Amino acid sequence: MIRTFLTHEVRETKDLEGLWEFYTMDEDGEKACKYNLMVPGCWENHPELGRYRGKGVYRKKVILDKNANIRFLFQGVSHTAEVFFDGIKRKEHYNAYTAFEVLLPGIEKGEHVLEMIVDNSFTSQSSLHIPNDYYTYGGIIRPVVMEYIPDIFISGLQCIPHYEEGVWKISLEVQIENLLNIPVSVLGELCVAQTKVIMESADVLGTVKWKQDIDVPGVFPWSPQNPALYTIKMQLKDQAKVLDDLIDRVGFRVVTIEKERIFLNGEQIFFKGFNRHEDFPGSGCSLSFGEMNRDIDLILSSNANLIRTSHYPNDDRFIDLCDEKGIMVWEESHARGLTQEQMMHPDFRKQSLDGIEEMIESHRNHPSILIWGLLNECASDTEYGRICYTEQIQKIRELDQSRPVTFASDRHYKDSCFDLADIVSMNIYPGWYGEEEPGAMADSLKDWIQTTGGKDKPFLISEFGAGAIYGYRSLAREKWSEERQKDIIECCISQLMAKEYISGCIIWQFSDCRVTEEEWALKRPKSQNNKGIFDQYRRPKLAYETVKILFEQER
Ligand code: ADA
Repeated sequence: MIRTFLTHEVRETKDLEGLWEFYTMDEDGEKACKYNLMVPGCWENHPELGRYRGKGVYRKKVILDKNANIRFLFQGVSHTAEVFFDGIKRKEHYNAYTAFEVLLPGIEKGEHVLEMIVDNSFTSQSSLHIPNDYYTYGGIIRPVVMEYIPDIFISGLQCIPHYEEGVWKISLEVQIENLLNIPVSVLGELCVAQTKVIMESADVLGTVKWKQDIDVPGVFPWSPQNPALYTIKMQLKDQAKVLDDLIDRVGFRVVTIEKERIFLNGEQIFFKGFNRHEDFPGSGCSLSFGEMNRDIDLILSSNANLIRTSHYPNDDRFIDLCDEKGIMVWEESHARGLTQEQMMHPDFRKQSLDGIEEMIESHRNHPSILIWGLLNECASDTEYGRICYTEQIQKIRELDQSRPVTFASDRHYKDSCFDLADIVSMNIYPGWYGEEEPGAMADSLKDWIQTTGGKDKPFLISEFGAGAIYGYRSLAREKWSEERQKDIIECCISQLMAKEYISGCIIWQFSDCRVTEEEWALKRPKSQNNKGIFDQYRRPKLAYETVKILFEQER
């Protein structure tokens, strides 16, 4: 299951979920030990591979019942993948958290072998996956699907809603691809809500894009209170026969900014949010659908209305659930805490820009995603850092102008990139890393922001929080006790929500998560970042009830 709804009724697809052969690889690149591992899944879930860092080979036989063009869609492989089909290398991909595909035209009926070398090690070619305050797991962590692709097919569908003169509209962009060397005449038919559009018939050779603006009358807007979703069905036809189809969903909503305020469909919003890592004991970063759904329910039960996908794009199914249950999302491209020197890594530029492109290409139709984020706590106070922020923000805007862009900064009193973003976001830890008063700290940062390129822009507190070890209770309310975490969270939320100039505050973090041993384990009890309001098993800490009460307040 790659999405929570059916994405094709005409195109044949096969989910490759299940047990795959898996071999660890030794230093000479030879297969070492054999296992049968679940896909999707992390190899750390196997009792012998709990800390395995290195390369492994996944292997799956696939049987085609006819000659066909085949496309494999990999929703996420952590973190580097080399894909082989019948022994021939077809693709390389870097970055655990974005989808990629392998298209194989003209494959014969019968049995074939799909193999993938997966590497989760921190090699010199890896600029984004580095030892960090979260764990880089290994494996095919998100679903894999095999599709039978017709010679001419729909390779992309973009629908961006907007509202003009009392009518909801969609800016559509449909991408058609013809694998044959001769032009083929086709037409497109699109249905959304009560609207049906016949798109121009065209002789397609290679790749073409159809663009059209359509009116969609009679629809309800998407909002957290009423997350109305509409199915959008695109079919490709040759006279009477349907050749191919693609189904997605659209929610009608617009995000706008006016001076310091953020509006959803014209109404001012305040974000009460959680930062969340994809992590669960026994599942690693490859949570089951049920585990994702439970997280969403816990988030809703805490009265939060936003999730920040710190610090990488999330599983499509999780975002589907946010679309369905009305949770607003700040989705960010993968990067955390890189110094200027780390940003100068020779592969950083390409790896980040590819990640941004893949994130937006695959997630732009999700109505719940209201904000694009990037480069959490990187070198936004340096000259070279600014070059990277500029280029990456430009890239985001080239791909999508319908959402504001932000980045979470910890460069207090020295950030030099706020002018580049639409929203200023700062991570602060009053009461935990320092003894500041949250309100006073926010006031002082706000005053300074007014002297920078962030002047008059909306201001979010993108992280605040405190560590607590589940079950550690103390009358002395020491650091790491649940009591102390509760005190800090209470003080932060109540003071920050009272500041009119703040447009949202996002707790670090939803639940405890595993951290990389290298460089981190000794700073993090039990090798976990313990600032979760829930522990790693989703048991609520004392602070949960406090969050629930404070987030219930209007703002
Ligand atoms: C940072 C960072 C998070 C996490 C947090 C913490 O602000 O963005 O990833 O490391 O601090 O727990 O200290």
